[in-house]
Amino acid sequence: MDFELMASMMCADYGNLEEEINHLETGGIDSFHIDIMDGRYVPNFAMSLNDMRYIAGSAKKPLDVHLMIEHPSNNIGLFLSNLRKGDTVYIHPEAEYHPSTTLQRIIDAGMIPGIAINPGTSVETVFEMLRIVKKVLVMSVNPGNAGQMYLPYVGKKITKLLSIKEDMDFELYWDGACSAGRILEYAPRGVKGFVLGTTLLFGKDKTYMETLQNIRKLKF
Ligand code: S6P
Ligand code: MG
Repeated sequence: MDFELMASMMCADYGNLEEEINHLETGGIDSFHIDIMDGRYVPNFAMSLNDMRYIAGSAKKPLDVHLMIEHPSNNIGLFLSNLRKGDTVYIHPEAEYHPSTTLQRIIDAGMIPGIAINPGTSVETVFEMLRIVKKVLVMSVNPGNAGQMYLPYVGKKITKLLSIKEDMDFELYWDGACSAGRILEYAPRGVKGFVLGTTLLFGKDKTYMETLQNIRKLKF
C-alpha cells in the first residue's frame, strides 16, 4: 500500500536534532512535519522560523510546514524564502482574511499549497479553497499540542473529503493522534499520508527504523 509517513518534529529531541534528522531519514521517513505556532492562533509556541531553517538546511527529505499563525500573509515570505521548491506549506484558512491570495503566494514561490482543517471547521467553509490546494491536512485533534486524544467526530468529515478529493484534485493527509490502527483503517480508503508524533513514533523503546518498518509491514 502506497502512503507517506511524516515526522512531527515538535516531538523530536532538540538536544540531538542533527542525529534525530539522520535517524529519521535512514529509517525511511518521507518528510519532516514542522509545526509553527505563534501563541495567538494557538495557545502554544512550538517550533519557529529558526527551527524550520535548521531542519531545511540539514534534511534531504522535503519539509511539510504547518503554519498555525494568525495572518500568515504578514510574514509568509520569511518562511517561503527558507524553503526549497517542492516543500509543502499549509495555512489555516480561518487565520487569514484572504486565504486564496496567500495560497497563490505559496504556489508562486514553487511550494505545494495546502490548507489545514480544524476539527471544528466544516468542509463547506473551505470548499472553494479545495480547488486551489494540492494537499488538505485534516486535524483529528485541536491544533496546538502533541499528545492529545483523537476526536472521533472528524471521521465523518474525512469520509466526505475522501469522496470529493478526486474531482477537486487534492490529496488528503492526517494530523493528530495517528496510531497504527488509524493507518490500517484510512490508508486503504485513500488517505495519502500520516503525521507521526508521540502516539506512534517518538519517545518509544524502538528505533525510528523499527517503527517505520513495522508500519510499512502492516497487513492491510
Ligand atoms: C498539533 C500539531 C501536530 C502534532 C502531532 C503530534 O497542533 O499540528 O502536528 O504535532 O499531532 O502527534 P501526536 O501523535 O502526539 O498527536
Ligand atoms: Mg501539525
